[in-house]
Amino acid sequence: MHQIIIIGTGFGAQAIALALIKQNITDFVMLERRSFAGGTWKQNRYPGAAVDVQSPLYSLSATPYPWTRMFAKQAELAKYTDDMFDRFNLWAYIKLNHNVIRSVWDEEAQSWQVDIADQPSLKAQFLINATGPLSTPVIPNFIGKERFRGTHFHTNDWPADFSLHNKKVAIIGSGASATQVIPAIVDQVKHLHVFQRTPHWVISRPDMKFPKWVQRLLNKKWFYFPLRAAIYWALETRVIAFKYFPGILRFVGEWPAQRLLKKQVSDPKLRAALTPDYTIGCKRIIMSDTLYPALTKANVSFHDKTDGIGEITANGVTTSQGESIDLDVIVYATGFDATDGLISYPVTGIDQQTLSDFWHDYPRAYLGTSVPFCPNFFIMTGPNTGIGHTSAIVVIESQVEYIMQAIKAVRDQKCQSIAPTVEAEASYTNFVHSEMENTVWHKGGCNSWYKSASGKVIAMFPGFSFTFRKLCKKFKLGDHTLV
Ligand code: N01
Repeated sequence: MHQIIIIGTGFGAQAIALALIKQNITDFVMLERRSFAGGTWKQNRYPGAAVDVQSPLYSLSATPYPWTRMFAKQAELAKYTDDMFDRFNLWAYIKLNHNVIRSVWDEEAQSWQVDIADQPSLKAQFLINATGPLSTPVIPNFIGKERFRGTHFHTNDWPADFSLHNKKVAIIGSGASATQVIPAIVDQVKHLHVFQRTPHWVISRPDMKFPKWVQRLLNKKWFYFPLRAAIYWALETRVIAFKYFPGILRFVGEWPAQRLLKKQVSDPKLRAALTPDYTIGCKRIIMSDTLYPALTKANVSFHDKTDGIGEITANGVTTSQGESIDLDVIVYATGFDATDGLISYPVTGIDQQTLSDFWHDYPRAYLGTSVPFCPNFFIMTGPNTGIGHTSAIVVIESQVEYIMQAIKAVRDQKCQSIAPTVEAEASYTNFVHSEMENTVWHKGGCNSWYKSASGKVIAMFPGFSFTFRKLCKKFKLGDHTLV
């Protein structure tokens, strides 16, 4: 029996682990289903993978870090993760190849039983899910998908040491992942077919390599934290448009995107196909200076929804126009299941109530973190904790504050368990969805992974990140039931 089980080893898990260690709570384990630790930035190794939030802000606040560039590439993010594991001795808590298949609340013992594939079950008083909102890849059910004889994989599962040299390749999707893969592989492949269902708004990416002297400064607290704060506040202003004045985005936000498109794509037909018909910000905004030039190369064929995937055949793809395309490789850049995939194993709480039943209509949670009938259970990056305008780590560290206070409340009150009341959860969820109504994610006229099948925005927090931080910081004991 442990005091705490953390499921996952990505940024969410690291943040809560560091907070526990800081409070001298060391009776915890971090369960990782893969054979390596580190979460999304270790798993997503596709060519071109890089973060689109400024690195000094896209890092845990525990310590400064000498980033080598403004927008870190995957390899540096993976190294950062390993450095954090080393520096704070997190390796000692990690159990690899521990794939959680079920968790059940034991009311009598006031603890969680966590079942793990091919391993003995574990028990703990507290259970913290930190599996990430985008860890369940989706490959759509294209007709004939199983017939394809060539190589095929999702961007999330890019094979190691796989050469695309001189191959005929199709990439399906045009989100953040596809946008990074396309420029990274276009010069290796013989021919690249890009299948875009919906265009994304693309803006320039002000990346830069930091000179050595800046890297040295980044290692100093007095430089790092003020810089972080400056980036944070600059990004925070975006919410004013996303939430309060989505109409303004049509004029102000779309202008730089249209300028970039005009500058980089001269073919009017391609330009039209790449121009979205929804408000910028409704889907995640893409940052890239290399996507459009890649799409104009001679070895690229661009397919929009007028000649999209009809079916997949043994040798490639037949488009909806009936054109047969021979392929060696199909890359699915088709995103993740952020609704059902938010927690991929069944969770059963008090009186056999299940999380999937509770989330039947859409995922919901008090502060996006806890649910009424699941005592001592917390969800890092849970429902409506996404943040389109700044670093996810700001949200993660806010949730950590709430969780740490909840754990402290259990100790202080000499109780065994804590859960939000039904009323508190309902009131928070109503607040989130009424605040959502005016946002660009809700009324921007697009479909996105931010929404559930029913059209409710379930991924984003509708406001400033400091509002969320304040809500998490101000722990309300009265919103909870303690046993
Ligand atoms: O996934 P997506 P992603 N037929 O869902 C298309 C983070 N991230 O992996 O737009 C045809 O955005 C789908 O089309 P449509 C970031 O938060 C960050 O690219 O639904 N096409 C879309 O084009 C991001 O938002 C970074 O019409 C189909 C694509 O597949 C999130 O991860 C890098 C289809 C999926 O795009 C997800 O990004 C990478 C179908 N049946 C990811 N189904 C950085 O930090 C889906 N599509 C830079």
